[in-house]
Amino acid sequence: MMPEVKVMFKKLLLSLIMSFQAAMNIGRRGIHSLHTVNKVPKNLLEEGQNRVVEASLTLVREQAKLKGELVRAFGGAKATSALLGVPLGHNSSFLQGPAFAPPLIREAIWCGSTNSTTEEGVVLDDPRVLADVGDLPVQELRDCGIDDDRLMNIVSESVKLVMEQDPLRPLVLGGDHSISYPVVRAVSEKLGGPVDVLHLDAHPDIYDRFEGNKYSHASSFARIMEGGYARRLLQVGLRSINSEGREQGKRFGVEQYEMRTFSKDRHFLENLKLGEGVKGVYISIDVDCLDPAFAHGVSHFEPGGLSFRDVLNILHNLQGELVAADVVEFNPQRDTADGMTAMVAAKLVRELTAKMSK
Ligand SMILES: [Mn+2]
Repeated sequence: MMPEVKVMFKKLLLSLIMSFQAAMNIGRRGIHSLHTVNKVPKNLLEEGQNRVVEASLTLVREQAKLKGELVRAFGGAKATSALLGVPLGHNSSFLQGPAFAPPLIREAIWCGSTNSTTEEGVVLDDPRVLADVGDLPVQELRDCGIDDDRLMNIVSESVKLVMEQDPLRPLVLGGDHSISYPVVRAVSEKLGGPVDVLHLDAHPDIYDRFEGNKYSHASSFARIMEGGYARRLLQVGLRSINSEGREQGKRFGVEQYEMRTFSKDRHFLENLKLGEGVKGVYISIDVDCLDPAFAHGVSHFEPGGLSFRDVLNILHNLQGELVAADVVEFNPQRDTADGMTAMVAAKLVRELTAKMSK
């Protein structure tokens, strides 16, 4: 190898390693050093963790309460979608950038380059249509050494706090796809029965475990189906599915619609009627359901996907009571410099809001 090529290669490798390390270090700010100090009493750490958990839930509780009170004071709303950010990226098997997504989605929702009316004429700057209860401080919780068993329960708890404030309904901003498990679980537990789940994604995310992680973003729908939180699970946009994905799909009775037959399935998928006889409909949108041509800012590029209009046709024509939703896996670290995919994720949120609020 020529010496200058060697230097270039070394530099490239170094920058790759550095960006990988930066991604791996999300949520590992300081507490990990505490584990090396054996003189720290265990109860000191536990009591501190409990205080931070309580403060985190108090923040969500009080924000939801205030927004609920405001909506009720205005009057006339039967359902108001409430944004709840869950900036969690460490259960991704690849890149962790989705931990940075919620504030960028919010910024794009209110971006001056477009107005605040959705395609079907719903006006978003009415607080009875779209409320915001802020972000669950996931990285702060992780920095206190909170493990995933507890963190997932905290995510569920925060969703329930939103649902307690009638007429607020949770519209969750991810985060990687692992958050859909604690969110759907909370929705089902709070409503007292299963929902029908419409899941748009390039991947079925139904591995029993992925790389040993039962909370992996590739396993969330296995947990949802095991828990009995969904009566029907329709997966749309699939184009990266292996034999385990198909077997798990069969095992749980999942209706899997693959891209290779989309032209045949289109009519059915653009005229869905869901949620009757159960507690309603939950929609989970992984931004990578879209072809990478429409959404560059995702961790897993999988060509051959849905167009943005395909997704809107499915959403606009769906009949059913939308009780909660999530938009996950937008990775700002992979977005174009002009933030194109942030606008894509924001428009999905805006159109879901229009579907949910009334
Ligand atoms: Mn995916």
